[in-house]
Amino acid sequence: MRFCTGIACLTLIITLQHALAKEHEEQSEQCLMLYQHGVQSYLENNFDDCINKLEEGVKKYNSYTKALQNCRLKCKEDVESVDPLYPVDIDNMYYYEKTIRNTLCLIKCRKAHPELATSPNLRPQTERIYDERKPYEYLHLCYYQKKQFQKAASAVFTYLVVHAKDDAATKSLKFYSTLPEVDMKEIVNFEAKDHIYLYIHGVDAYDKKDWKAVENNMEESLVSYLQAEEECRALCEGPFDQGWYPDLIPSIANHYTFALNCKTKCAQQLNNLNGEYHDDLLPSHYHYLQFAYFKNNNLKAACQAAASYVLFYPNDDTMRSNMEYYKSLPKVENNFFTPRPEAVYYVRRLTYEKRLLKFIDTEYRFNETDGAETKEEKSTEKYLSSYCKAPQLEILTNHNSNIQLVMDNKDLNGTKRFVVDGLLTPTECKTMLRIAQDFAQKGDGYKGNPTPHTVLETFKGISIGRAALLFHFGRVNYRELYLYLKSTEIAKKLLEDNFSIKQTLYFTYTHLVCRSSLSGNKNRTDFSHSIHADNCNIGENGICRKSLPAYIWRDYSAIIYLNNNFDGGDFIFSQDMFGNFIQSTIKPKCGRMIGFSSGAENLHGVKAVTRGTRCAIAIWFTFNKKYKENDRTIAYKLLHQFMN
Ligand SMILES: *[C@@H]1O[C@H](CO)[C@@H](O)[C@H](O)[C@H]1NC(C)=O
Ligand SMILES: *[C@@H]1O[C@H](CO)[C@@H](O)[C@H](O)[C@H]1NC(C)=O
Ligand SMILES: *[C@@H]1O[C@H](CO)[C@@H](O)[C@H](O)[C@H]1NC(C)=O
Ligand SMILES: CC(=O)N[C@H]1CO[C@H](CO)[C@@H](O)[C@@H]1O
Repeated sequence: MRFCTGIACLTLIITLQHALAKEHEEQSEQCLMLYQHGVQSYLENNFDDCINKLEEGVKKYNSYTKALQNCRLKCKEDVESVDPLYPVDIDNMYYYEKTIRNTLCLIKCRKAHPELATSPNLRPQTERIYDERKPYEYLHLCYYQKKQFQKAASAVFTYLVVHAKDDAATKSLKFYSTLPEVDMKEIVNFEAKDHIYLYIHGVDAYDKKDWKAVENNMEESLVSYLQAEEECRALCEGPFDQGWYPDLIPSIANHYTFALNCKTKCAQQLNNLNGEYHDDLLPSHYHYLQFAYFKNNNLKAACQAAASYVLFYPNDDTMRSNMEYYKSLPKVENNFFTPRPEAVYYVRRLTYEKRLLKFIDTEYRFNETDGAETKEEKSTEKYLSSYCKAPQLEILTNHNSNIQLVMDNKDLNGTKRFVVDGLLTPTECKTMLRIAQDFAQKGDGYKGNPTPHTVLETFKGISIGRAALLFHFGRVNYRELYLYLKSTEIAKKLLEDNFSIKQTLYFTYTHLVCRSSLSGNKNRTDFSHSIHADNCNIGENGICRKSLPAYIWRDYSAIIYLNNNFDGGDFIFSQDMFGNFIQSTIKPKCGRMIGFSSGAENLHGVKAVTRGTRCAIAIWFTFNKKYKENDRTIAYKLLHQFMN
């Protein structure tokens, strides 16, 4: 174990805790699990449970993000009012002192909030699901089934606000609107920020020429809009996987750029007025206000609002002529045309941020060193770090001559499957077993449940990311991590060769797992892992639906076995989901690998392990780079660093 002091130590400990907690998937994944369970309940026609789970998920997510935003905003504000430790700013030390004080404040704030205390940050995947209002896609169907028609209409409307072109949702809303129980006027966007309805009321008041109401609603909406934008920006100050270990300054620059890119998207979210985008939503507040104030005879406020509007649109003819008109009025003084302070601040910040992003875009144009990058990626957003790639370690995948194809499609009575032997030597299997024995954690790596597949066995695993982390802390040695990487790379090569895969195949998850029998009953009829396909959900009709929560991005699967000193645990390919029509049975042993495509054509399962512990490396692959296993890159970088 290495030692450290001060904030570096703190950071290291926090990183470690987060990484380990990620494996446990405790609190942070509750939101994800609630979503997945909710969807699963929907698929199983359990509509009460679907509603409970999805509603709870939304509630948890919203209270989590709210608490996080509050901590970040409060800490930022708090440090501004503290006197620095030394009265002169030398070497930007004021800035760094503030970040150190801010960090301390954030740690305390997290501890003080139950929602945040035990949980690391949410995964981007979880954020995407909730930010894109995915729960409502199912929630409305479940409300409908439970005859809660008004809620169903509002839920599907909430979904449509973010997915305006979704056909199914559009049709559902149309259908709900024909139901006698549904009052179209009462349909609401459950996730609307406060400013949305305030603004809508303001515009209504304008149409009704109720100038006092325009003034009140628009002023309130303006405050809410700016508050919502600050909160959205605060959420952008989350973690950023640098993927390697950059110097201090580049590391700050990378992370800041990442956050800045995210922040610039906040306005876009806020400008979505129940499905319609108003790019000028914020400035338009000042437009309405100048008119309302003028009608209400508050000329000074009218002039200030007009001056604020032209900060956003300096060449707007209408507003310019309004201002000329106001100027011609006897009571109006020149100093009335002072833009409002919040508008000045907003426009200055916007201008500076735009200039900085443009600078980054034009100045950071180095030639790519990584030839593997596709055009598509080049056009997607980049952060500074992608220009400063660490070289990758090369792992030899020339397989040794001991590897032999022992069963093909015909032997296995199916398609897109094969078995090879000799991928690992007995010594290599022992090494992998030692890692599993010493470091595997209970649970399937996705959920915290220690007996996820059957209560008669425990299930433990260690992902490549956790192995890399343990290597970083000196618990797993170089040879061991290398072997973990190498054996899985060979598995990939075998799949590519045997299935003649030409496209780039990515690892998506690598998991060394052991199943241990808790019951000596040899008559068990349950499965160690029930029959399933790797990328779809089998419904009651036997049809495998490629939809969430299945891991639909998986394209190929491989399993490398490490031992055979246990009873039961045969791998089976099956024609049906109950195992009544078994196509082939494969007995695990050290160095044996099964490769197969991840779809419904390869339903498979594991028979009960009735004695001892059965260990294997399970690997899933994808063509979709989005789901690439990033932990693997870190593992390579750590190994590389160690060797140089
Ligand atoms: C990038 O490549 C172009 C064309 O090959 C070359 O002219 C240019 O100097 C290179 N830039 C850098 C920063 O290496
Ligand atoms: C298993 O089945 C056999 C034969 O039916 C029976 O004799 C034995 O008692 C059973 N064992 C257990 C543990 O139930
Ligand atoms: C394939 O099916 C045949 C005929 O049912 C069977 O004898 C054979 O054992 C099966 N193959 C495997 C690997 O189980
Ligand atoms: C078709 C094909 O490429 N088959 C290969 C599958 O893998 C075995 C083991 O390396 C090779 O011997 C086969 O030629």
